[in-house]
Amino acid sequence: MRIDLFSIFPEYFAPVGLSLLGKADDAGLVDLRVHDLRDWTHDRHRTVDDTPFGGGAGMVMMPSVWGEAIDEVVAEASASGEEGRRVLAIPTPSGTPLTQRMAEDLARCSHLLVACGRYEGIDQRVADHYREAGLEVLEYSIGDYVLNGGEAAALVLVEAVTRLLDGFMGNPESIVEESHSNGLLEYPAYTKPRTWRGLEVPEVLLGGDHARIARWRRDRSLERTA
Ligand code: JDQ
Repeated sequence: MRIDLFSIFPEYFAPVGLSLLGKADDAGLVDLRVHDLRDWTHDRHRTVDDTPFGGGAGMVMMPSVWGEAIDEVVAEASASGEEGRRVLAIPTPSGTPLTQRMAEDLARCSHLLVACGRYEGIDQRVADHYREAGLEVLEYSIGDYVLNGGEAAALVLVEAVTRLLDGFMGNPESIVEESHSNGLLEYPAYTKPRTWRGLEVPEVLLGGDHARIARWRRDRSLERTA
């Protein structure tokens, strides 16, 4: 999967080079590229924002810069043989709340572009234009709280999607077990030592009765879900 991240703070994405995602990158599962949006400005001050029509506080990111950036990267990806589903994801506090189902769907696309806004966000015509042009455009939120920009929400999306890619983890079974999830929350997990600060591991997990363990875990899952 190819992922292009656009931001006026490209340094924000340094951590993707470190974590597990870095390994997905190394393994050739992900071709992740970070772009400085200001590379597509033309003025001396590398301006990306302007005052809002209709008045009000704050600044809005200009569609012209975004248009040039996205057009160039889409054209380059097409020229280099990139085919399949292409999705433009735009983090915004007013977008569709991101779900595991959406992450699973995005894991099946071949090219993901993430446009990280700042200030009061990106001129609405950017989403509208690319939707009209036939790109899948996903305006999404990562929760009902307000961030200063889209970068943290982009990191969340990239991590949720890339961990689902085939061959991402050393152990493909663990992802299968999770993704065939029944809609229930996880049961609680325990490891050594058996006693920690006076707290015991549930006795059922220490015996070898696998049917009883499975029943206990399902009960705890149901309890948490309720
Ligand atoms: C941007 C902003 C509008 C503050 C600018 C770009 N779940 C979630 N919370 N916040 C965001 C996503 C988010 C995403 C992109 C963003 C916030 N801002 C700041 C924009 C109103 C208030």
